Parts: sequence; structure tokens; C-alpha cells
Amino acid sequence: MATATSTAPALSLKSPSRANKPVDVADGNQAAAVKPEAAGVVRTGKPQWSLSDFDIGKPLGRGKFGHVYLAREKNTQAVVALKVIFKKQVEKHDVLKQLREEVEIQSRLQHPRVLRLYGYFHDDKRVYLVTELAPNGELFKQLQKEKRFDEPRVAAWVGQLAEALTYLHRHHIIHRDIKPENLLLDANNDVKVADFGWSTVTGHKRTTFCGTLDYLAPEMLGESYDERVDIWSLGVLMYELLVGKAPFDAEENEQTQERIRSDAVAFPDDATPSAEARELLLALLQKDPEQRLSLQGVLDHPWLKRHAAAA
Ligand code: AK6
Repeated sequence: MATATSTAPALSLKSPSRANKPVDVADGNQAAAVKPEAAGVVRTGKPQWSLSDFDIGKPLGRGKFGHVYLAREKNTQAVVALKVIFKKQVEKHDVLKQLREEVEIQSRLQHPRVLRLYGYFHDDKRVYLVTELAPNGELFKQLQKEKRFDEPRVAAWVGQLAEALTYLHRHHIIHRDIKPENLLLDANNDVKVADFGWSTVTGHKRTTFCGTLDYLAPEMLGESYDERVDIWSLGVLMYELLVGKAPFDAEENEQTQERIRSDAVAFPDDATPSAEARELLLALLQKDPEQRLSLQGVLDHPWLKRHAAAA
């Protein structure tokens, strides 16, 4: 898959030099690729959106470098999420290349378990990302409210995430940040992978890390890793959803790192998952990526099969 190295900048911090110049992100130009019936967004023939095309509603949350709002596209009445990113912030942190890369990656993806990016536009001060709305909000908030979930519920989500990750990996994208904060729930309470703040095209390497360590695979603490880090994170997530806390949680980052590297998976007496679920967890949380279960292995696992009917 191509990265954002070719042709002219798709996204520039300069204001559009001429009105309605089509903003081109690789081949995924705006919402042109969106099937209206699938997206509920019908193109109006305009080459690009601007803020005046939207009614802005309540804030949905805070993201990296900006806020996300509920919004409605006036022409179609389609309800979407609108992420507003301040160009000053992008400039200050020198992350235009990253933003451009994320937008390019995201606009190529179309999968029912991956939050769609319908398009983007910008004005003098801000960049706007128009994304699919997940009406039931963040999995993180649900987890805070419910502490933990029953096995049929978690099995359904783990299966959906295994499908999303299969799709991403097939497109050579390692998500690298699978955790409840980055997962949203649609109208059916099915899960959508939403944030690509840390995703990368296979082959890239990042040198700095600034996030929670809880979901980090042991090999990511070292020099080289591949898409199997996402399978580890899926194991951490499954553990947290069933048990109510992350498996290698500790007070200090150094402790967490040490626990990720060395500790066996243990289960608290008051929240021990079923034998089948534990078996899957241990297969996902293999320190050696070579020994880790594959995504197909997850999808074929008896624990998922058992609960597939119930969910
Ligand atoms: C929230 C909900 C839906 C929306 C589209 C920024 C960046 C510097 C992305 C980004 C691509 C890029 C960036 C973020 C996203 C999201 C929207 C998730 O900000 N990049 C500055 C460098 C890079 O993919 N993705 O922002 S989630 C949404 C909620 C809350 C409740 N329901 N439905």
C-alpha cells in the first residue's frame, strides 16, 4: 500500500488557494467513494464540503488536537461526527505528515467494523474530519459504568474485532492501539474501531511513545514487531472486558513494562472467566509472537463459536 509520499500534498496548512478546489486524498476523494445507501450521505454535486454545509450539535468528546461534535449535513440530513482539529496545534507539534497519513489510510478503508471517514475539509484555522457516527458512544464509558461484561457480549466483540483486524492487516495496517478508548459502539452495540492516532502502515517505526502501556505487546518494548502486536492487545482487551482490569496493570510504567515482559496471566478469584475463555486468553497473551494465536484461530475458537449464537 502506498504511503503519503507521492504527488502534491493532499492536505496543506495553507488556506485553500482557490474556492472549492477538490481536496484529493489518494484515490479516496472525499465522500465520492461512499455508497449513499450505506452511508446515509448523498453527494450533492459540490466538489467539497465546508462548515456551512453542517448544523453543529452537542460535543461528543475530545480527541487528539481538537473536539468531536455531532453534526448534520444540511443537504441530506445525514447525521455524522465532525472532528475539528486546530491547524495551530498541528503546526506546533509538527504533525501534519502524520495527520495526512492518517487521513489517507482512513479514507481508503471500508469495513463494517471500522469507523468510516466520509471526507474532510479545512478553513483558515481548522481541519475538519467528517466521520461515521457511533450512536452508542465509547466502549470505555460502558466499561466504566458496567465494570465488566458477560461472556456472550465479550465474545461477540472479540469476534468483531478479529474481523476488523483481519481487514486492517490485509491492508498492511497495524492498529497498535486497540483499547476501550478507541472503540465505539454503533446502534446495535456492535463495535467499531475508531481511532488511528497510533496506527501505522506496515514497515514504519515510531521511536517515541506517549500513551498507556497497558495494552503494549512485549515485543513492542523492543526493536522489531509486526501486526501480531494487535493480537496481543486484543487479548488484553478481552481480559479487561471480562475481568474489569487490565492483566498487567501496575502503579508505575516501569512495573507495567516488567509485568508485560515477565508475568504470567493470572485471574482474580472473584472474576475468573470460563475455562474456554481462559484458554483463548492464554493463547492471545503469548509473549512470543510466534506462539500467539492467529486471528483466524480467534475466529475459529470454540469460545467464540459457542457464544456466536447467543450474541
Ligand atoms: C465520536 C461517536 C463518532 C468520532 C478518521 C490530528 C491527527 C494531528 C481519524 C486525527 C484520522 C485522523 C485523526 C483522528 C481520526 C478520530 C473520530 C475518531 O485527529 N489525526 C492531529 C495529527 C493527527 O480517523 N479519528 O478522530 S470518532 C465519533 C463519537 C463519540 C460518541 N459517538 N461517534
